[in-house]
Amino acid sequence: MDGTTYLSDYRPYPFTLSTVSLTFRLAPRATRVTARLALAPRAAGAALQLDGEELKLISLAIDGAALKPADYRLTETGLTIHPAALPEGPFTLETEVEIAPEANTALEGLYMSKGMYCTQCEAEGFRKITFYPDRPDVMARFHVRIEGDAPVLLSNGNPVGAGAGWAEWDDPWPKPAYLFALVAGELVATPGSFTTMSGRKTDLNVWVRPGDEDRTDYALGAIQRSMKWDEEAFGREYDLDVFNLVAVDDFNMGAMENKGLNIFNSKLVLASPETATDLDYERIEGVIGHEYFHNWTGDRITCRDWFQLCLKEGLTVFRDQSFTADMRLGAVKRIEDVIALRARQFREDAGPLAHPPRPDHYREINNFYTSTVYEKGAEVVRMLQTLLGPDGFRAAMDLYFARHDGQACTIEDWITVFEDASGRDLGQFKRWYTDAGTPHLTVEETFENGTYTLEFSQETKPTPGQAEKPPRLIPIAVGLIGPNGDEVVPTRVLEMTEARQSFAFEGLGARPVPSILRGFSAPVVLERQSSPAEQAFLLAHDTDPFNRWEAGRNLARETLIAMTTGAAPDAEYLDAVGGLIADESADPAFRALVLRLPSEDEIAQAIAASGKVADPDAIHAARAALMQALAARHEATLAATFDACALPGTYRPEAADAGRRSLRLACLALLGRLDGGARAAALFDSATNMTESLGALGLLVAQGKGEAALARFRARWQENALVLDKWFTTQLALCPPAEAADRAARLAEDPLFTWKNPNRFRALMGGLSANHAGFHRADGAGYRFYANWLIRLDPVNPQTAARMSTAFETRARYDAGRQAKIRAELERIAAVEGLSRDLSEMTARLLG
Ligand code: 0A1
Ligand code: ZN
Repeated sequence: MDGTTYLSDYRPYPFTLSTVSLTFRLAPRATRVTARLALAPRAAGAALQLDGEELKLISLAIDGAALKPADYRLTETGLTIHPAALPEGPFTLETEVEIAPEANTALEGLYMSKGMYCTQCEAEGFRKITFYPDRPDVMARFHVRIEGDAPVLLSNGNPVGAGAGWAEWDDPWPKPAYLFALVAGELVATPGSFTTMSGRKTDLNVWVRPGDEDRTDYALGAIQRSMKWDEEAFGREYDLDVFNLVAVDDFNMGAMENKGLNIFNSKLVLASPETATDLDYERIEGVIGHEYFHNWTGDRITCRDWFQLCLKEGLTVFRDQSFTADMRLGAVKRIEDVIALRARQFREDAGPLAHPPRPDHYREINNFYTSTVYEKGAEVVRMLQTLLGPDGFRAAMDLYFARHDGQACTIEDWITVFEDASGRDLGQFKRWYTDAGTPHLTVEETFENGTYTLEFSQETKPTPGQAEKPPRLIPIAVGLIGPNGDEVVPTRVLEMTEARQSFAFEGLGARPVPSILRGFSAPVVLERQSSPAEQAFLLAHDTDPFNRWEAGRNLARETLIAMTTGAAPDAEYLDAVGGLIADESADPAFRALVLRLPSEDEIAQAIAASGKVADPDAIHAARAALMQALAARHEATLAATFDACALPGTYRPEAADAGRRSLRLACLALLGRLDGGARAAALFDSATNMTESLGALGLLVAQGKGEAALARFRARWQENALVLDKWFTTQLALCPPAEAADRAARLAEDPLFTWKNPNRFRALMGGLSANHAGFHRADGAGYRFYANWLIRLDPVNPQTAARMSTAFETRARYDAGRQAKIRAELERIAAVEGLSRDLSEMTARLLG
């Protein structure tokens, strides 16, 4: 395809670049950037190619001598200096360009957010700042001088000088351009410090806009916890004198790991009990950890090219998941991560956007910051840990850091480290990186003469561009439970390498109940014929918390699927859940997870996977009916648990308290089916924290009784952008499906819908697409509204428009009428003149 980049085309850059000296003269409409690059050719005769987009070239010189027009060629995408104009040895290239940060609505490169200058350079934003070899394998030392009238002027590394209207920064660690950052504006710091394990004192600052500084404490604490954890868990120490973190309101993604100057979407920094939910607190801590952990897995060791993105992202997600598991309840975190993996990555793998964690071609790399690269990438690292064991894994990580510090690496380098550290051949394992699709694992069981045999088969369906799927190495953690509920065989990791393979357990007195894929030891779909009675047995007795939850999940999913075609709720399931609600020995957060039913989207995915057509309205009705049945069956227990979980006293974001609030809200969601919303209304009136306020609001909205509460909520929070985002999302995601599209259209007219802000755009459009039956309304109103807005956003912010287009990736699940309507919308988008490369790649892939 035209404009496609291929992994197989990789060539090293023909020049070395040792140091970069940048000077910024800031002005909203005409910022001047001068760059001095110390270059040297690796071999004679190569042209010097520099990336550059939307730059006005002011001057261009080599070793102080201006270049003549004949010496170079300037295009829309860069600058080529002909070999004849280049010295044979090392030389200094000096350029000056002009850029307009104020006009930059795409939020890539240098842009402005509420009067503040900031940058986003990953993946290819630096080329919108200056002419440069904008590729991750070119690593250089940066010295930066910023001139401007803003009181705070920040860049990477250590501060080396400052005066009125200027500041200089020096970063001693060589880095690729995508890790460059600059921030300038009126900002206030919440200061702190951290002393590393070798005694180096680091100054910490959380920078926010004036007025937000009362919501920064949690973020500062999270930085300190992250720094400590990385020392303890991985032996990794921080390596600069300062660590700055800045919150900005306009940001395309969650956050960015720029060396020493992490830039965050303000929703992942700012938190107070009144404005942030428990989930917000957990995510803030997790993402602060994530960006901080990138300092070693991303910054010190980076990627050779963008195909290797999961080298840093999969590993860093694995690290942040491990961090959160240690800070909170590990078992609960694992379940949450698997729920998210199935909701996003399995969904992606099952549709037209399926790609391997390491893709081999792309048109727009920004379209590959996906759940497959991130979350599946993390699962692959987790499997390595499972295969090597904790000590073997740590030894391999130590080798990785020792061997590759300061380098730009590949997945091959990574696998080789694990082979060298373990002495194993990981050739087959590597398919997890190169092959797309979710393996389906089926299992048959026999029991004879005390020997219990599990026979597994694995199969992966073809994905776009990959017809053949050879078997993968699948670590399957298995334990066996005896008929009385005792564990007779503790967890053992079976290594499946064949398409079909048996494993025997000898010397058993009675036929056991197997607990397979404990801890979700591999990102596969397990298909096992099992009775509701057996699932209920596991829900009661499994010693592995993940599989205990999974048993309840299987029961819920099966009964929901049956209910979409008219079956009654499964009695076994209703009974089994009852035992857990009141089980004081189980953690409240765990009980809340068991009470939470699979989402409508997950049910649709399961129905489609079994080869049937998903009917969004039937799914919505089945889910509502099951909630009704659960509530009716367990009203007294739910009411007692709801009361018992009330937490007097001040709000604390800690996991233990959050778990109780979560269980309380899960009970409330069911009780609301019986009490007409009375408890939710009372909680909304009395709530003093956002978790309960928003939880109660959502329940009222779901029952069609939210209007008064929505109006009050809006009035109270109209000055707080992050809370207003919740107001948009909650009412759209949870309102009765029939009204979702009209409500979305109404909200899009609201003056508060400042759609050029990515958070606000996502709040509205993401709210609509989260309303499964509402988005998929049979007449196509949801699709049409959504497509209209993607078309409108594209010229302003192509990256966010392209990301949001994934709402259409599930087209194949639905009936012919809906499929045709989605296709028509995608074709309409694809036909727009001047469509961005981002969105046109997405529509082409979505159309298949
Ligand atoms: N590397 C960041 C995420 C990120 C990726 C791309 C961006 O712009 C295209 C921005 C941020 C992380 O993993 O947190
Ligand atoms: Zn990351």
